[in-house]
Amino acid sequence: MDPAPGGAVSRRPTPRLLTALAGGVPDRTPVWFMRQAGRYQPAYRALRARYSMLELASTPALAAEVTVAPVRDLGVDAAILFSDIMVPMGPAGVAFEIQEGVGPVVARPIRDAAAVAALREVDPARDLPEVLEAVERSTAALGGVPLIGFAGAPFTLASYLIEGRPSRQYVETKRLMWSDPGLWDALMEHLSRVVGAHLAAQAHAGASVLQVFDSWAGALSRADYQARVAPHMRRLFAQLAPLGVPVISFAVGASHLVEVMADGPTALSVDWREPLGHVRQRVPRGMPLQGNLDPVALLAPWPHLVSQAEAVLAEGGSQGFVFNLGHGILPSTDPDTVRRLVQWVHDAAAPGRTDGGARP
Ligand code: 1CP
Repeated sequence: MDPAPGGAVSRRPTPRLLTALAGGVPDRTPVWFMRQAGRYQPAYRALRARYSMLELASTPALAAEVTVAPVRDLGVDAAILFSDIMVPMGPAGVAFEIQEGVGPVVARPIRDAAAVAALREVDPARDLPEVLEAVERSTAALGGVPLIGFAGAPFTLASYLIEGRPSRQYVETKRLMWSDPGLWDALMEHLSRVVGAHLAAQAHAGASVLQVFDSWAGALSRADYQARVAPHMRRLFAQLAPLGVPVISFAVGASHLVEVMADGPTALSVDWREPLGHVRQRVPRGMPLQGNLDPVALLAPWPHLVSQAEAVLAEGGSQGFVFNLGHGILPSTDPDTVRRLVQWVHDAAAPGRTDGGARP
């Protein structure tokens, strides 16, 4: 959102992100970025010199500060809660750490029936009060700018639990999925319950949008996604529907899954591999889309970045569209470039906007 004079955040009756996610035409194209809180920010690096990522996430005042900073510093139209998809796995009984330069590493990977049976149910109010307090504090500090709550999708979480760490081939995950479908379903059902409860609790605590990160779903064939993942996702979305908040579903490298992934969520967030105009033809009519600038474009010379952003805007259109990246901001990104891009998106006249956009 545009910072008002004096640094306060201006309020509007319906935030443009929510207008776009309702399929409408907002006054400006809403923009936020995945990983908008992170290492590319000097202030974040300064905090990380004193606290681990998980310490930041589990200290409500710090998590809220990191969450809100991009709205203040960049002028983006939404904040995303500072947390990690692995956070609810702790109370589920999974010992893990976030290793520097690696990501989540699980102490004892889950590969048999005993390990699945040992997983615990998660009651967010009891087990994750610090996350819910961070949601409450962030919502209060945002003064009407939407807060996006999130969770990992069951498949992406399962991939970390089974592989034990970030993976490229997902050998153990596929081995379990194919060799023991019953055990696979039991694990997916358990994770779906945890994720569903965690998302609902964030909405009740103040999040006005939810995003489900199925980051690594693109590793699966369409047939496997359809048979082994989609039924769990449909149940999850059905369970979230009564909350009345828009739910965005996101994956990387998942062009082959668009039709299947579009069954259930309010909106789809896609990466840069397929133009948004093509994606639109493959999802239900009017379904809002989010994306899809290549995060590497933020490292390119400004004229090239602008031409790529123009293409994204032209494909996305003015109705039911949220400008974002196709994946998270890279740590080597210059914060000034990010700020300039936000301004550029807000100033650009999106094609089809009846009022001619913001451009004089
Ligand atoms: O301090 C650090 O720099 C550690 C890096 C880091 C950060 C900043 C990790 C470890 N997690 C986070 C925060 C985080 N994670 C956020 C909030 C920040 C924001 O978006 O502004 C969010 C939404 C996530 C979600 C997340 N964690 C995803 C889904 C999004 C995506 O990138 O696809 C995934 C896959 C994870 C796992 C994870 N946690 C951390 C890393 C480095 C990774 C990825 C590891 C891998 O490549 O598999």
